[in-house]
Amino acid sequence: MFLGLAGLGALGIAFGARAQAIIGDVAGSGLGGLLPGGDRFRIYSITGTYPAIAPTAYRLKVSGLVERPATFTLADLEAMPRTKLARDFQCVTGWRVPDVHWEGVRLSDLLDSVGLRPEASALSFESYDGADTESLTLDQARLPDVLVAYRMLGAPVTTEHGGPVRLYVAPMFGYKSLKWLSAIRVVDQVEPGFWEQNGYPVNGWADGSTGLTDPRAS
Ligand SMILES: Nc1nc2c(c(=O)[nH]1)N[C@H]1C(S)=C(S)[C@@H](COP(=O)(O)O)O[C@H]1N2
Ligand SMILES: [Mo]
Repeated sequence: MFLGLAGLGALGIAFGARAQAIIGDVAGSGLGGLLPGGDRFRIYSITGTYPAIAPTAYRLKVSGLVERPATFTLADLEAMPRTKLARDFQCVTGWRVPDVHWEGVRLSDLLDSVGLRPEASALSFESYDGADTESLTLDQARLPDVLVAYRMLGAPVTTEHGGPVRLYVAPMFGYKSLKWLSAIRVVDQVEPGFWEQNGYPVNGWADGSTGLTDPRAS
């Protein structure tokens, strides 16, 4: 279904119609380049609502092909080694926010803490919104700039940005950074997530290798 995608440039057209309908309420949804007045986040929610999760009520369940299934509180995550990084945040629809600061636990560190079984080869992510799902291969999940993030923009991740805890996959387009992260299942093969079922590439590299246009190049 991605035949002819490379080189199209007009991302909104290249992607699946359903995905485009979902993001279609974003003004001028970036067909062909950066939006005027860029450099700011658009807030996305598939469901149209933001799940409100008190920091003390937050839980992250890690299950599947792991040695020690576990449930993490926010305090548990904050007590683990902290990784900080700053990157540009890029949505495939053409907006980009430069130099966004993030803090959280490396997904790799979290996986080490539960231990993986030999058959483990991919991860499936679930959201408190009950709608968004995501996937990564184990190799992608192990990259040093993939975080289970609890701080963003110099403050706790806000509800609208997916707080208390969201995924942040720095090398990929924004749709891989699932908000309101509720569960991680370790599985034996990639299960394409919500955006992928609606036409986005499973491997959402933001470096041009997906055949998608990097907003910086527009
Ligand atoms: N749960 C959930 N996570 C999500 C989305 C969503 O609709 N729901 N949208 C994705 C997309 S397409 C992008 S570009 C980013 C946007 O992040 P922001 O809403 O914090 O700007 O969130 C990603 N994570
Ligand atoms: Mo996006």
